[in-house]
Amino acid sequence: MKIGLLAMSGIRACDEKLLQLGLTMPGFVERSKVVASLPSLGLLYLAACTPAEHDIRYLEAESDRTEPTGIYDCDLVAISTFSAQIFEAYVIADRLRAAGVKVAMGGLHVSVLPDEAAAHADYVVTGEGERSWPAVVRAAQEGRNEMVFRGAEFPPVKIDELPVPRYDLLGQRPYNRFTIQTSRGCPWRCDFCASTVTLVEKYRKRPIGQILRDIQSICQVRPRPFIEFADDNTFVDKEWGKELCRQLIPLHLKWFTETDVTVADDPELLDLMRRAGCRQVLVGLESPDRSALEGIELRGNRKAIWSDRYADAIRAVQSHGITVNGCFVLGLDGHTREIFRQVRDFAMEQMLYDVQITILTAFPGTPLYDRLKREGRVLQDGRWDLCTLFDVNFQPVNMRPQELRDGMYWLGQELYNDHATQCRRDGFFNLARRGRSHT
Ligand code: B12
Repeated sequence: MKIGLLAMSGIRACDEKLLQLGLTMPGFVERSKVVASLPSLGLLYLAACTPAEHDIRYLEAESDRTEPTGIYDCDLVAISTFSAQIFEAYVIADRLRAAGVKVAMGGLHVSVLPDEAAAHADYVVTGEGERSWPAVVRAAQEGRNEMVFRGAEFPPVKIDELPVPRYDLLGQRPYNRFTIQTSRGCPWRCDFCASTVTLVEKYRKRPIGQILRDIQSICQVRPRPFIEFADDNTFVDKEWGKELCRQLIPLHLKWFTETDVTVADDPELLDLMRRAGCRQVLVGLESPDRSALEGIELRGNRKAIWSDRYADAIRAVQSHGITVNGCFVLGLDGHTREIFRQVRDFAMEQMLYDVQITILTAFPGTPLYDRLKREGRVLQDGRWDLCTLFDVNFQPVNMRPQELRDGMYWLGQELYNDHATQCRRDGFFNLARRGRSHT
């Protein structure tokens, strides 16, 4: 069979005013450009699990919502889904099926809502796809239809048996970063998190040798690549993290990752990360002070507990020459209209090299969604296209939805104008220089 793997690219936001403003905010545009061109690692894993007899190609649906025409030559197309673009994905799936192409859908969104997706696909797959995908391919080959493949019904995906993602399928498309996972899941459970934790209960680390193997394979496609670890939380295990870094040092890479703030507790780890090529860590700080963070992390209230050391942690990381991209969620239950100014002041005072501000978003399948639904606070239920992290679709406790939007616009302008960006970055460079002169 000819099999197409269809990734949805680009970033999404529905809020018109924010989109217009975004164009004038350098910091905003910068990050969007970087992230908009990441390939779909999930589909590259599926490609690696596809029996060799099939002819396989990797394609991207463009941000203008069109699918490449080449996809219509395929017998089977696998579409990977996030909530924000699910309606676009359904439209494409409907068109493909009308043209006689069989469609399989998987990924974060349909894993939570398989019955919704079943109206648009021949095969719907929940959970990690490495085990179930070969069964889907077989079903398509045999002409069996309309089936939901539940990940839980297949043997668990063994983290130490993952194949090398098929980076070689990416061709000449100008990706500026390549993703790789060093782990799956996260041991913590923040109520709003809609990452891999929604697919896998258990946090699992990969054998370091296999991570290096996959990096070598990226290097064959792109010498000296910039790597983004597509993990939920990379440095949970500090000793494993140190060993990973030691083995990365000889590769002379540059990389970015997502981690929690405890990475700052271990100077030896920070030193190794820097030497291994870590350029930036993205840390979910969520809110500058403790009050709004109470109860967010459901297993041990960690976000609230950690918040007391945010300032020291940011300084520790940045003085090692690693930039911090501090992420804040606006609209938490404890937030009042003061939050916008508080985030601005905190980001400027702590000299965060990059800042990411997002709106609290109730993704389906999260504890947050269930709670807001129970409390009657979801504004337009089922509007998954608003799950962009930039659109307001819930009733905040201490402000009106429009006040939250206005605050987001204001804060964006305060943080992302040239002057503010330069001040924060100068602060970082001074700190990093001083840090180096002490070592
Ligand atoms: C890389 C990335 C991107 C890339 C994606 C590139 C691409 N084309 O896939 C880019 C930069 C384009 C992107 C965009 C967006 N992203 Co993003 N992104 C990530 C990130 C960092 C890593 C995802 C990843 O690679 N995971 C690893 C792979 C292996 O897992 P996977 O994709 O889930 O695939 C597995 C299974 O799901 C399954 N599977 C997946 N697809 C299929 C298909 C079939 C047929 C089968 C059988 C199985 C299957 O098998 C795979 C292997 O086990 C995560 C955060 C994180 N740390 O995880 C956020 C994340 C996925 N993004 C998120 C969001 C919100 C967005 C945006 C809406 C942001 C925006 N405002 O624009 C857009 C979405 C727009 C769009 N185009 O879809 C949310 C999604 C939440 C949700 N449930 O929908 C996440 C979780 C981050 C967060 N803060 O919550 N993102």
